[in-house]
Amino acid sequence: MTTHAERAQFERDGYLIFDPGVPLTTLDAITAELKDRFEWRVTNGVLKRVGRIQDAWKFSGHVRDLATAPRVLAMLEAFYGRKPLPFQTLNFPTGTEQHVHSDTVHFNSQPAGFMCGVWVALEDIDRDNGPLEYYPGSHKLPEITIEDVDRAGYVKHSSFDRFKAAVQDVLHANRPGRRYGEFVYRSYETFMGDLLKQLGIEPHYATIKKGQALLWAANLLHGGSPQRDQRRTRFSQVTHYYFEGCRYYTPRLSRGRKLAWRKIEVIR
Ligand SMILES: O=C(O)CCC(=O)C(=O)O
Repeated sequence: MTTHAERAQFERDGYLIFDPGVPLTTLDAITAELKDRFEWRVTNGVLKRVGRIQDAWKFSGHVRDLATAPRVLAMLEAFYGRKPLPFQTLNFPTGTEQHVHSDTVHFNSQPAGFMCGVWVALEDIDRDNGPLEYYPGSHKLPEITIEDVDRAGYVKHSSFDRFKAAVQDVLHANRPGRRYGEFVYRSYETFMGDLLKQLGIEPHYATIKKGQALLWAANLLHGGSPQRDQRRTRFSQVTHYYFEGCRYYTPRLSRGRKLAWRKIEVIR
């Protein structure tokens, strides 16, 4: 099952690279099944697949098999002491280049911290096809919410055009609208990037082999690094897990103590 060294590393660094014990034929079947379902777009003069497919487990038995891989479930149960509940899958065709964030702004639980992500490489990953980037030890920082960043007045660091659009929403609708939400989220991303620089926490890159997985703790800061070679693919799947016996909510939709509780559909 899990070794003492693996537990100690996960506790210390907030991540673990491991073998999820899933046959390569399952990974290839996922890629074959999904590759023609992604959108195409010209980016930097190159026609490439883009976007993500959320919850492909609903129509793909292979995606579901990866999300519920017995070795992954056993390891998570050993680490967290509760039964893991896979509740969402995302499949990517290329690097996401997503800005650094903690999953606690998207998914959280009461008690806090009972959430994690398991990211699986469906092909070999190197520095040129946009590896996942992550910041070891950052899971021990306090959980920073978007409201914390908003209250701290960090919005002034974001672009003036976005700010104007957000203000217009407030003036016209007399309440914060979608553009305000996006504007504040961009400010959150800027804040987290600046915080990491100030703390001197350097990124690591998940240059892992096809079939390897990276587990991250809910509060570990991570994102997608730039895809240097736009012609490459970077097929990958992340599954998000909650744990049994908690209440679950969506922080981005919550206001103050009014939490946006969520019902989860467990992948089985
Ligand atoms: O796959 C990536 O590049 C980033 C994924 C990510 O940040 C996430 O799923 O939260």
